[in-house]
Amino acid sequence: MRLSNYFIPTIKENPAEAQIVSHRLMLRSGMIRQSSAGIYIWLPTGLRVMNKIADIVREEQGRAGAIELLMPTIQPAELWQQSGRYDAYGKEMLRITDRSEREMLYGPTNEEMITDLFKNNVKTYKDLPLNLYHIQWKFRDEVRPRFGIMRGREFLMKDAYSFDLDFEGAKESYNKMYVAYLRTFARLGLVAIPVRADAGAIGGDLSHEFQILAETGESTLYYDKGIESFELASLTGDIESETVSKLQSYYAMEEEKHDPENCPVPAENLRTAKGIEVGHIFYFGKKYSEPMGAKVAGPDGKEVVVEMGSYGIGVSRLVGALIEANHDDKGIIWPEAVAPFKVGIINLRAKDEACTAACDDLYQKMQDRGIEVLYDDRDAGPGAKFADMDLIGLPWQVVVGPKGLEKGVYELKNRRTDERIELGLEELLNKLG
Ligand code: 5CA
Repeated sequence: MRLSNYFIPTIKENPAEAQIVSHRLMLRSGMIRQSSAGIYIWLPTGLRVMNKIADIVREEQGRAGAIELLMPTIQPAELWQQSGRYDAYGKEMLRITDRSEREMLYGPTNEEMITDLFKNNVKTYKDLPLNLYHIQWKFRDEVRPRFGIMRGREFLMKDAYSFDLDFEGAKESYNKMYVAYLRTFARLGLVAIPVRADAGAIGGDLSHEFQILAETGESTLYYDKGIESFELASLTGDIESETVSKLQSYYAMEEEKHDPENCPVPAENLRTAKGIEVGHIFYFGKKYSEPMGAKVAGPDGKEVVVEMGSYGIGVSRLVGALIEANHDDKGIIWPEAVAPFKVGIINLRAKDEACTAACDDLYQKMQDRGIEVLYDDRDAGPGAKFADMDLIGLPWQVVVGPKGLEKGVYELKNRRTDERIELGLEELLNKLG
């Protein structure tokens, strides 16, 4: 992509409304703009990052056997009346009336709709286990939307729903998602602490929140430092079920539920940190299948009400969480897996014909090799170009100027380490391709 033909509206000054670094950097690097409180326009680079995160989420959901579909954002109120949540949900739910005076709502989550879909289309235990998911926009009229897309009113969520014949099956489905979550966050380069959560009104004792450690996190966590020895960030290979049980047995609690008097972890092993909740999984048994009548014929021909769980990942929130974990005072430092482009070319002398020809050639060759490249071909000074490129945070930068070209070399800078090396054209392409 040529920057001169693209749309990255960067901002030099810190926007007054942004309290945390990810919000500040997303605005400054031209990833988002607010439309109204808690509702954002995703600009081209912001969207590219979010799509890459969604793709990693998809791959890991698929690996765990979950199947993608797409449910609508607008739902009929009847479904929520059947489950009993229509009145209980309160003001967080955006209620809409259509032209025929039908009560509708903008979905804050999809348990009811998926249970209804299941009930109408699955009749036998032979079709179980089943796990269906989608990646769709949600709306929750949060009392205090804040921190940009971190706590938005409109946000993108991956939500999966599992259906099983009995508790044993449901637990297996739950653990599959638990592992898929560890893998997903590890691939994003994030250390996620699985924290035992209260399933609340949902009932049942199986619920975990996945928390990314960050100073700006909204929750305070207490956890057994042993959990860190699992090096969660490197959990990319096969994960044994014993590892899952071991991980689940470690103590990790949110502050509100942490009782210092009765904490099973000795003080020297107890860690405390702030966390950002990027995922939440629940086992809730028959909470929705019972009132909504989601049953299948069991092996003996008798009808069985199915056991369910639901599994959410905050896809748009992850964009912010990743920036909280990857930045310096100059801007964002994208991990390669989710960077909007892998490399940026900085043409130091757009007015110099030879320099521009070399940049154009390099740009073309990178594109031919399928390297995702952002080419700063603007007629602007080097200072502004360096600052913008650091702010946008692509993992690699190639600086092209007359001095290097005289020697036949290009300067390659690593955004994270600031290490710079000079390379010839072929070497450079091989390193990045
Ligand atoms: N039905 C369940 C699981 S599918 C559910 O909705 N769980 S949740 O409420 O915990 O949301 C799942 C994830 O969505 C959260 O872990 C969080 O990462 C993200 N999320 C929730 N609310 C917001 C919000 N207001 N802004 C951005 N992300 C949010």
